[in-house]
Amino acid sequence: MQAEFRRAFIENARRRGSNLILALDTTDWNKAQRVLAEAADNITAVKVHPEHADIWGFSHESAILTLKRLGNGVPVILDAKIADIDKNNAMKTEYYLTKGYDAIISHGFQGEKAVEAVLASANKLKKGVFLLAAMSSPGHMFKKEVVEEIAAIANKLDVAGVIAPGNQYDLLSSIRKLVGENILILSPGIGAQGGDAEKAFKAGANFAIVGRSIVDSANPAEESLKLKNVLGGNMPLC
Ligand code: OMP
Repeated sequence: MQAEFRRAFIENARRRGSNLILALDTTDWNKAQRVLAEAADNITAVKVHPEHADIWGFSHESAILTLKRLGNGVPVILDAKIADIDKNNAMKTEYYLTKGYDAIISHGFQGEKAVEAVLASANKLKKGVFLLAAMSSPGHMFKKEVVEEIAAIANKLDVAGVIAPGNQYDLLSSIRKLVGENILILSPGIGAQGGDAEKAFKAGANFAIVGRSIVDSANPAEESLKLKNVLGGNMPLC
């Protein structure tokens, strides 16, 4: 099922001609609407946090529909960073994905059984799962052994993709080696967190997750177009 989601996600990226995922990180709904509408032609997906719908004054369902309308049908990824035991991971994943989100981000450090529960719920609903293999934040505790184990879980369960830091190129390229060529790598940390899109793609990223560089720019259309063009031609082949 995750392979199917992956194919559809790649197909969507090809159709939209973009490997850029917009992290719509603002609590100001007017700003969110404007940024998304202006960047819509240049992005392949939009990523939001579970709190955004409520902060913006929507139910999850209507937030998703509105984001899709403003973003020309763009897939909406929920950055839930699921990190509980299996039973509650299943509950959380099912709760969010039945609202209409297309994919969910989960931690992987809680172990295979707990991740399997996320996958089982997502697969039932034909939705995607992206597993955090390491984080972009300085001082994170994703040591080599932990990253290797999370990558092994990602491979074994064949998740749609992993999240790996676009501002730590050695770590990113080691994650690419660990997960092979098929599993997608989505990389945050580009722009505001110091990462460079081109270097991240050379290190193995397939998609860039970018927030502040676009959201806080004077011209989100121009900024997102610039990033789209930097990333262009790196479309994954699987
Ligand atoms: P900017 O730093 O503003 O471009 O935003 C990056 C986005 O990626 C934010 O929405 C973060 O929550 C998210 N993110 C990271 O920055 N680092 C990570 O390691 C993982 C994520 C994520 O899971 O998306």
